Amino acid sequence: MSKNAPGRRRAGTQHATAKPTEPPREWTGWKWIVILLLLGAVVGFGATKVAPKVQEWFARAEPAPEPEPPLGPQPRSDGQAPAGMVWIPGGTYTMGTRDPNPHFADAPEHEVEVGGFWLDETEVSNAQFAEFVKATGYVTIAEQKPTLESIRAGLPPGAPDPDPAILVPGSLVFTPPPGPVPNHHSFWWKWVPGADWKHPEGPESDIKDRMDHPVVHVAWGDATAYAKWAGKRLPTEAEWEFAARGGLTGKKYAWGDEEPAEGGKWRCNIFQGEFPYKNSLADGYLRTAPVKAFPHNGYGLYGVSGNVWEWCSDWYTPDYYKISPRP
Ligand SMILES: [Ca+2]
Repeated sequence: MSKNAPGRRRAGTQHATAKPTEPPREWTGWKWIVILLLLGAVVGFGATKVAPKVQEWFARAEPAPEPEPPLGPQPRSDGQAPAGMVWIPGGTYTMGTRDPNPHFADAPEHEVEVGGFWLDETEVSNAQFAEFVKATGYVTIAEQKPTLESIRAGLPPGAPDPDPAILVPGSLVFTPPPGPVPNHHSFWWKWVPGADWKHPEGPESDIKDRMDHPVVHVAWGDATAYAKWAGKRLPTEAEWEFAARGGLTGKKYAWGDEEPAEGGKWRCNIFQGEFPYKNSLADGYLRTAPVKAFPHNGYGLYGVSGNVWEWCSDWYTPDYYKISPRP
């Protein structure tokens, strides 16, 4: 998330972290929230696309509203960065990729302008999310029993109702199959009753040794609630991608054009080995990694590639890049 921004403000969460003696500050905050869902493997390197796909999968998340128009540039009231946040200067950049890989929904490339803003330097950690829950009593969507009505709302017309016995709190957990499977996510994501942010792999698991890891099993509505509590907001996808690029232009990854393990050292936490059944752990992490486990990008942001998927404020459709507004 971020705080004051000389830039433009979009979804609104302003406020709050200013000291009483200081002039009011805008917290355009956003947190890039991270949010994450899934543990594990992770997707992607490309500084590009992560968030949208998550939305596709988390049908139970509430729909995203249109982001508010950004604010015009504003001067910072002081030179101090809000705790745990970095200043992203904003500017015009080429969003998306020319990569023909049909896996990516971030084509075609197009020019986008974003204003400056503050952004959390890391994904939201379990420790940070725990503070939020302690302060508010918030219960995440994964911890709530789904209603038949909510399930029906996400099903195509004529689809049969699910067995009421499976309408229990839970979430999707990356569950490696015993061997090779067709390339479809249904072979490695498993519905696990009792899986939630405090129990990432199910009821028998916990996060005691993962408080500095990003929180997972957080739906869009949960991420939005956290951001609001923190006096911030989710970034738009355009803002997020601008930030993830770290000031580089036309590079394949957040760190440049080198491959993720070029030179013998991994630059992010992703899956190595034979996906999805045999993880070689070459980067040292089977599931999530601490939020600062790998080097930061040019803006000082950690974890913009790999580790977990992160939420943005925007709606997602596979062809959004073809129709999104131009500056
Ligand atoms: Ca890994």
